[in-house]
Amino acid sequence: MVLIYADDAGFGDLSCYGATKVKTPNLDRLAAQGIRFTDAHSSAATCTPSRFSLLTGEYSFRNPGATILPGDARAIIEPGRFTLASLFQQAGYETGAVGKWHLGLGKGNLDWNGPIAPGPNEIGFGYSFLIPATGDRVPCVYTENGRVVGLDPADPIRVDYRKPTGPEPTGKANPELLKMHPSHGHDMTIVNGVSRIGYMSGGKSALWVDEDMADVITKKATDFIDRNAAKPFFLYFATHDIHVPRLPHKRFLGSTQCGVRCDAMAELDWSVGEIVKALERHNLTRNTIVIFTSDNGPVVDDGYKDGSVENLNGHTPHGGLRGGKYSAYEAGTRMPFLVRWPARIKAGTTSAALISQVDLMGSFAALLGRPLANEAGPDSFNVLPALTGQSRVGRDHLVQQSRGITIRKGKWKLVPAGAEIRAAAGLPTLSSDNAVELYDLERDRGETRNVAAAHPEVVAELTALLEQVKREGRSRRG
Ligand code: NG6
Ligand code: CA
Repeated sequence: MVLIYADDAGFGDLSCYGATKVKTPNLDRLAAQGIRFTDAHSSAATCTPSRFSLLTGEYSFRNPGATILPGDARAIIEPGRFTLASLFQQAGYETGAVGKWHLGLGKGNLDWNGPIAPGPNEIGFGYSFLIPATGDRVPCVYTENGRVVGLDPADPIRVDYRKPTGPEPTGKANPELLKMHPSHGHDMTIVNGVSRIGYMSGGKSALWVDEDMADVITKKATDFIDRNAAKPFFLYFATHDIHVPRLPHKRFLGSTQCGVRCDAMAELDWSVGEIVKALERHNLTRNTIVIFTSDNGPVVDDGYKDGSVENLNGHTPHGGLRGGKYSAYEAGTRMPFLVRWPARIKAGTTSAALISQVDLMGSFAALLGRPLANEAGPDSFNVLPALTGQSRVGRDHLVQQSRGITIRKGKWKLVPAGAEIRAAAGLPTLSSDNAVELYDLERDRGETRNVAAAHPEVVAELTALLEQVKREGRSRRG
């Protein structure tokens, strides 16, 4: 099984979801050969919480520590916890995590110059090659199985998120050294001509080159497939594209009609093609499940002046949904979601089933014939029949996290009252902030008409259901 987890790719960013200014032929081929979902969700509208849920099968709102983490954060999934990776590992699979992590590493106050643990290797991944946090956060180095790659011990790494670690130039003091300027934040240590969030010193020989990042991690992912082709394996391949800083390799620059954000999308599509080719090389196409999805909705300016806003050229990253990254509305969590499995899934299927990434644990537990222990994956449902297209029905309801939490049930979406949720959606505070919002997504996909007043019984039902999911600490029974 290969799970390709993109970063910040929105519902409208793939040509198989309607994009026209950027072409994603490799992703489109996955869709044509498998099943394409139109109501599949990440757990949250930001990265860390979504990744936490994907791996643990637990809604991230239950874990107050699962917020966007700094690059020096401690590991938030405790060692030994049952995860999607340990499910596969216990079933005899080789397991690997390659790419963006952003779930914390170590126990706090991490020394990047020694062994880095706990991390993925302590929660079920036999192999790991990581971007520790995000491309825009220090340290700008890769780790492989708990060691910084290419580190010269004579030039140790120091990382701090509060104060400078040394005399290195920063975006704030030395903007003349930048090849890309921040639009907000991102004005601390400069690495590769880009100022980051956080300060770091040392580790010169280990610093990544952003323009080569997709090449580097894609190669590590295909190497993993090459090494393990003769065995069952689970590869979690978390791409950096299309998160900021968007610095795709020059061969992708200008390859689309909607600026560098779309060029990064083309690079992502290339990475997907390389994975597909690796499977073909080993004759593994028919019986290897490939899933493609993304961690949160789209954002155009996420803190760097990279021309994405100016060059959008009519491209709609949200694909007609309301909101985007950070938002309580649908584009925050409704994701592109493709599953290809020629042995079991009929080619060219589309499904409107409501499913969530938090369900992967429960679904693969069912597929592997390894029932979940009661405490494992408390919010992870078995939606395998929907994933394979045998059933049109997914989950009954779904909780979505932004700064607050919202709930979906069937065609209804409830956004509880609260200024916080509006703020997270990038909307101004209103006098009506105490008003609950209800949308009928069947009639009003873009969430433009609040029909709460007309359906008090639905508001009451969904409010009670949301309270119950919160109160009970779990939503999976049996
Ligand atoms: C925000 C950053 C944004 C991005 C995001 C995390 C600023 C102003 N904004 O705080 O650039 O890094 O965190 O994105 O610093 S995520 O996809 O990993 O959740
Ligand atoms: Ca993200």
